[in-house]
Amino acid sequence: MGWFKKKNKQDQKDETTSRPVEGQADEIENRHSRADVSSPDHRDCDPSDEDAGRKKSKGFFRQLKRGLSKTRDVLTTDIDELFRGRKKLDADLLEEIEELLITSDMGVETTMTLIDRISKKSGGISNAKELKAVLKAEVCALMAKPAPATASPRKPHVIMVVGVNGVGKTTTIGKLAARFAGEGKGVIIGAADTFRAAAVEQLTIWAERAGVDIVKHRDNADPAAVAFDSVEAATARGKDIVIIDTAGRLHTKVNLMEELKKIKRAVAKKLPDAPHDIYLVIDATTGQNALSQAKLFNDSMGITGLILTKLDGTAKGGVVIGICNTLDIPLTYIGVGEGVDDLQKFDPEQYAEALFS
Ligand SMILES: Nc1nc2c(ncn2[C@@H]2O[C@H](COP(=O)(O)OP(=O)(O)O)[C@@H](O)[C@H]2O)c(=O)[nH]1
Ligand SMILES: [Mg+2]
Repeated sequence: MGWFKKKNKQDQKDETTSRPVEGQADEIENRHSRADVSSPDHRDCDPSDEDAGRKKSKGFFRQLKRGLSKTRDVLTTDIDELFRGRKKLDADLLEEIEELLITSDMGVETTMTLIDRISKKSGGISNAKELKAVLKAEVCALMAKPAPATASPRKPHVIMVVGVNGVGKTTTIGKLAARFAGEGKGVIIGAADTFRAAAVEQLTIWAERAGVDIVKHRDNADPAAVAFDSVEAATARGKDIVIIDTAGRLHTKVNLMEELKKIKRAVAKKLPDAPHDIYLVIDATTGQNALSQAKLFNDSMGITGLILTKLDGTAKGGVVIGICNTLDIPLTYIGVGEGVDDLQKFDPEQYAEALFS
């Protein structure tokens, strides 16, 4: 007997003695202090509840939906097909849904949790539309985390950006710089990826595009010295934010993590509590590898926020759900394209809506 068949039998037994919906609501309440996901039917995951502020982000929502189109096509088209000719969510169908969720790369653990929750509600699911509604609500509940405590703003606020080669660090820094500048903040970018001349050129173009200052040294300069000078320049010029670009792979035998730690120490030498944030950029197209990268970098560097890029180029958008469900590091921004505006603050409700509608 398959896992789901066993599980389903067990659940049918439980149904008579417990109230799974309420039990689950308690669990959500315990895990997430945010009131907006604590209701058992997750009404707040429905954007029809949008307030005025949210309406403004309709354009962002469309852009997000476009970016997630590959993942959404796999999830929603296949759910429609799986349900064709069927009238209820039985154990066989649950098994097929499990396979489908696995292909979106949310990970085994997260898939199991979702299947478990869906199977508890299987009595109320008789078509694809109902299944998608339940999935959307449950995915939303899995991703929602209490907002991280915001520290009192520092000036300058120093952000170090790390991650392996090619994940989108430099591009993301350009987008972030433009975003902060658009909010009226003074920004300086530090070109501490000094190992390739092209990297500094690329960042210079982004700085121009965003209309912000850049601090750079000659090729092969000491990255820690660039970082130090960037913070010094920001202090001298009264800037609000410093964003430091770093290398993802080194030509020499120098260990990447050691080099990154050196940059971190150099920044702290100039400004004792800096860097205030260390963002890890990961590429969503790498699927489950994204999770292991996050663990690795977090152990060495102490990551304060994740940025997941290239969600527009992949059918593995489920990796966001896995990351939110299994890691304690908040997902701060997501990249949905190569343009300057293609960076969005991560919003679990919006993300779930974009995946299943
Ligand atoms: N489609 C897409 N491409 C991206 C995104 N972010 C970055 N890229 C592309 O990924 C490639 C590597 O980016 P880069 O910023 O140089 O990565 P780095 O090595 O980490 O600095 C470039 O071609 C970028 O245009 C994104 O959100 N979506
Ligand atoms: Mg780069």
